Amino acid sequence: MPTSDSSSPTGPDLNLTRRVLDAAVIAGIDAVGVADASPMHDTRAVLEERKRLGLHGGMQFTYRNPARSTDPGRTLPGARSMVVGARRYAEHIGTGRFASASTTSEPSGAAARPPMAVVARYAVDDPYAPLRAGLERVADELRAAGWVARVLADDNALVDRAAAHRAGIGWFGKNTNLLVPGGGSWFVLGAVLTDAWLDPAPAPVADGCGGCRRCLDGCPTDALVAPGVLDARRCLAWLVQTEGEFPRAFRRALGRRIYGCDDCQEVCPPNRDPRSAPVVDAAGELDVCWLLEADDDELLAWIGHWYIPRRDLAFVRRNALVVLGNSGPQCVALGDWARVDAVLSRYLCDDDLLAQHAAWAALELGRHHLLEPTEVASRSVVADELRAHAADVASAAGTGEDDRP
Ligand code: B12
Ligand code: SF4
Ligand code: SF4
Repeated sequence: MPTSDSSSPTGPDLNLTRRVLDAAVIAGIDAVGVADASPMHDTRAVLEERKRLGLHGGMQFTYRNPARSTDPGRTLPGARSMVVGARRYAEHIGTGRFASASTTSEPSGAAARPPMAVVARYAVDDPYAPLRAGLERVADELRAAGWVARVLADDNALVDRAAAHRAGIGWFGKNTNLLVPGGGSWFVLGAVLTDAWLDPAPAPVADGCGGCRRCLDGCPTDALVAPGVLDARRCLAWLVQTEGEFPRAFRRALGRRIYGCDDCQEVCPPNRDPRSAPVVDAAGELDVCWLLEADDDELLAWIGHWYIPRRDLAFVRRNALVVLGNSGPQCVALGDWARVDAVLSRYLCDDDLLAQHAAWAALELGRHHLLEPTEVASRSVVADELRAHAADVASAAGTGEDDRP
């Protein structure tokens, strides 16, 4: 039986609500709010509609079971409330292999640096571990008062942004991210489901986007097909996480991103507010050739917290090969092709998926001679890439658009 001092069967426990909110702040949660845990019917309808239109691009996650991911009661029977928290990420990065750099401009001193791949801010470190730890402290407070509490953060069982919106933590930006007033969107989100009756936020946060549409215009692949609507089939943040071939149509657009994409947040004015300043220069970079030379254990020591389909590092190496193909200016500035050629030659003899992307990269970098050895030239995936490249060049010559190195 719950032992909370001011619990009442006819209304929310205001005292416990206060204690829980305080516990969250003490535990390092930057923004916190309470929502009721009734089913989120609107969100379920959005998920089902996007699935019907194919906008989910085959993603599972919350789409696997919309009835469950929008109904906290299916995860915690008897759930009455959600304590939702947002934790700012990327405050203590820029050490070790992850060098601090901007995602939107070429790194300074590029002439002296090897080709680098850009890691989205949230993926430099594991942002969920400290969030979950903080939410566990909140859950402990509830359990100490005799209630059941379960932490969910980035879990398929709950649509986190919808929960955070209902808890009055922020508004839905046109880039689909949840923006915290005065703090922007560089936050990860999670919730504590509980059967305690807590005092919910009185109203959602008002829209803060107004007439702005920088994210829609700033997306490199036009993946934001309408305000608040993302087509995952075009979104680089999803394409780097999928299995199989990296779609040819988006390889150049990937640029130097190896994991995640921050463009629709980089351009967002609230993220440029001085109050969001601690993380503005916090994007990470990785040496692309190192990514392609490292063995599985070495790689996992640095990037084991990423979502990697079936934990198969071939998909990370595939992305790295595309990034290498897009690193022409950096390779030219460096002037040392021996390491790049060695890496490409190795992957040209690897399995079909990697040989295919290595061939693409070699052609983008003008290293055609790497495809000449018989054991490489005779591979059908290499022949396919050569044909597609020739077609691209012919079509660019027709439009005068090819400005590749
Ligand atoms: C699937 C997923 C993705 C997919 C699809 C994202 C998407 N926008 O649909 C991909 C792989 C592309 C992705 C990318 C990213 N993700 Co993600 N992702 C998720 C996941 C697992 C599920 C999200 C989901 O259910 N989407 C389905 C759609 C329908 O819901 P939604 O994204 O919440 O969008 C809402 C709005 O679109 C709004 N809405 C509907 N109609 C309209 C109309 C208008 C006009 C407006 C304004 C809003 C609006 O309602 C929707 C439902 O609440 C959650 C974790 C979780 N369990 O919730 C993390 C999560 C959403 N991702 C997160 C992050 C950090 C990212 C990235 C920033 C990472 C990166 N740097 O690459 C990018 C951002 C890209 C982007 N613009 O969304 C954070 C978001 C934090 C925040 N402040 O919002 C989450 C919550 C993870 C976490 N626990 O912190 N992600
Ligand atoms: S994450 Fe990148 S690709 Fe996806 S919607 Fe945002 S800007 Fe576009
Ligand atoms: S860029 Fe503008 S429209 Fe997009 S989320 Fe930020 S404030 Fe809203």
